[in-house]
Amino acid sequence: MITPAHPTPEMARRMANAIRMLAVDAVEAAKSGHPGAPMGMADIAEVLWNRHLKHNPLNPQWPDRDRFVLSNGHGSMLIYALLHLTGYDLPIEELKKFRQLHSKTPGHPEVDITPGVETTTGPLGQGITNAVGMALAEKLLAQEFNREEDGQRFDIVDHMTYVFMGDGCLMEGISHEACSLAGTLRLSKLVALYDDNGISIDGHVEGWFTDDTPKRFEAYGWNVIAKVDGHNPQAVNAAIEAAKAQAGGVHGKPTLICCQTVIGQGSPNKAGTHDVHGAALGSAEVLATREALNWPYAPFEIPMDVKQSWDATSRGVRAQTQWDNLFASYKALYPQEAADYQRRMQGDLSAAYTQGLQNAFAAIVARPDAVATRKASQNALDLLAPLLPEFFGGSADLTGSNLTNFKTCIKVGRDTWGNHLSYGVREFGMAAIMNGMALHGGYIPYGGTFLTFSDYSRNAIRMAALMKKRVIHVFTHDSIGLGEDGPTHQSVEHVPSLRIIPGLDVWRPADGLETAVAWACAVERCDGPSALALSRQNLPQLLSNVADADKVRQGGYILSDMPGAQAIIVATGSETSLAMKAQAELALQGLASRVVSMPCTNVFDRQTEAYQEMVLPLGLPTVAVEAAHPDFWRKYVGRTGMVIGIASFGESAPAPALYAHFGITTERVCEAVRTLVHRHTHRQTVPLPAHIVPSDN
Ligand SMILES: Cc1ncc(C[n+]2csc(CCOP(=O)(O)OP(=O)(O)O)c2C)c(N)n1
Repeated sequence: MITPAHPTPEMARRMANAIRMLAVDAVEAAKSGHPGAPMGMADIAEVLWNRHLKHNPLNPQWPDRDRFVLSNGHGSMLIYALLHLTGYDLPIEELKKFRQLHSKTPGHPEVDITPGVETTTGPLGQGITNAVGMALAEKLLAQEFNREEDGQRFDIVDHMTYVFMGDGCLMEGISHEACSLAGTLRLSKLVALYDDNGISIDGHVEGWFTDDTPKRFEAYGWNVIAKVDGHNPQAVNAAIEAAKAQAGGVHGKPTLICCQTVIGQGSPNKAGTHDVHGAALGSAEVLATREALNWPYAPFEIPMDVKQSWDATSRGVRAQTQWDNLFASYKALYPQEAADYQRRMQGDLSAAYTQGLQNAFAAIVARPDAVATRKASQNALDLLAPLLPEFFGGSADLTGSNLTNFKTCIKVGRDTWGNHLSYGVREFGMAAIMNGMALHGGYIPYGGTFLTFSDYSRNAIRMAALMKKRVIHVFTHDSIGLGEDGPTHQSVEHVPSLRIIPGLDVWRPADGLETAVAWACAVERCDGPSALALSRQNLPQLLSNVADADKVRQGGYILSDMPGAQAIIVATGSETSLAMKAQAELALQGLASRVVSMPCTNVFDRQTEAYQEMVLPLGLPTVAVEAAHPDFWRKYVGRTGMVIGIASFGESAPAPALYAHFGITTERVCEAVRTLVHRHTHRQTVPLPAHIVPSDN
């Protein structure tokens, strides 16, 4: 059965009520969840998903599908209902297990758990920002890959990005960052539908949210369609038609459709109140709602005619077949482009990258001059970028400091293709936009700011890690080593605290080769984000042999060893050369030691126990040195080791003065090693507590 493009008003109402009741029943079964938003947005959802959305429920990965983002992710039952009803692999049993362990219907939508969910949402404001990233990726890929031949267009990249969002997303500051940039970049195939219900958790929003949202978005350069009755399908349909009509045009704009809705629409006693935002209706109100909606069906039962009307599988197959045919003709004419497009959308690296990498490393080690690792990073980009057409760089208004641009990069224009974007001073926005681009596919996004401002982007970094997306953060000016700008700009706790985000690899390389290897590992990693903490100050070359790259890839390795080493000095980044100096000085004093360079503890932790034990044998006195908060290193040095770091904020002064002031010095490392070795040699055996009986062996 083919779904009518325009259902009768009665069928449209029943289709929307199917969403409402699935949300009500699932939240009731879970005894928790958010029925209000799905009930309030059900009519809008029917119009968008039933009449406009280009998707194929039987192939959620079809690359040219429209993207749909539920930015108000707490309303997750809305998308679960839509995915189930339109024919995705989300059986009704999964809806019955809403919010239960290992179900495909977690509390908030999670990408890669539920087929058809494009991004993980819940942290308000980030969904709309991901959507901006998706729309940006679409626009750039279209500019890069679409072709015209003898008047015939081959628009293999041509889809819309739709977003649902509520007051919460608009109150969050990140929505300003992202929507302002979307206006500037004229992302006209982005359509956001705003659930203007006047309610958030604390109640009616008049007390805390009185923006003139249409004017706000007009000021951003959006096409705004205000005051649409969100319960009138004709009005919503007309607005979406209007948004699409101008999409893709030379001066098209992103569209905001302000839909006036009633939260919990359909619940006779709770609609329009914050009671229905985030709690089950309760059995009496569920009954009353069933009656009010004239829905005489059992929980989770969908009548056949409604089910058939919702089924989008044959329409989806037809839409994809049309695209498959277009792609086949494109491939015949442009085989190389077609292969590149497919490779990039799958996230695979090219053969050129694999073949060229060693040469790039060789070119790096051939330059022995001392450079800051931020500069070493740019040197690596100059060599790697030509091998990685999928690279998409940028900076939050610090390009000249982060050095994220490379020789052949092209700046993104309002309507012109580029592979380097000035995001403006929008760190959080940049991070969540990069997530959206990575989710869309076709690009490996990386972006820069000062390490200290990673706090601004932190939740988006966390989301990339949760979603296992390849996004690369370039964090320069990574310590007191930046000098005079002072404590506001000097990171102390950032590297340690980033390291504990599960799934994020944090690199703090010590020289040119370590920096290039960090880039390679970040690029080759398909299952999560990476962060590169890079110095402002120059650092000497430590590795001059290309073969050392393999050691660096282990995350931590023996950089310099001495026979009969009595102690280990572990260091990262700018302090690694300091550790080397300490080793030399201690040697002069007759004390042999080992220097371990640990550019990425996260990667080191994934090595075998045997390797870790080989590098850092238990029982050998260990000193760690890093110009950052010391606590993190306890897991490597143990209680008996020593850590030389900084547990306070920095100061404004030239970098050498700060290193001296905070005692991050060769002398202090030497002193710590001597103390530990002395203690170790003269250590007392601790008497066993009386209740412990020593074993025979
Ligand atoms: C960043 C962030 N802060 C707080 C929350 C908790 N929270 C979830 S929904 C919500 C209110 C959202 O209001 P609105 O978007 O109007 O949703 P509605 O009440 O219409 O469902 C809040 C504060 C969150 N999910 N994300």
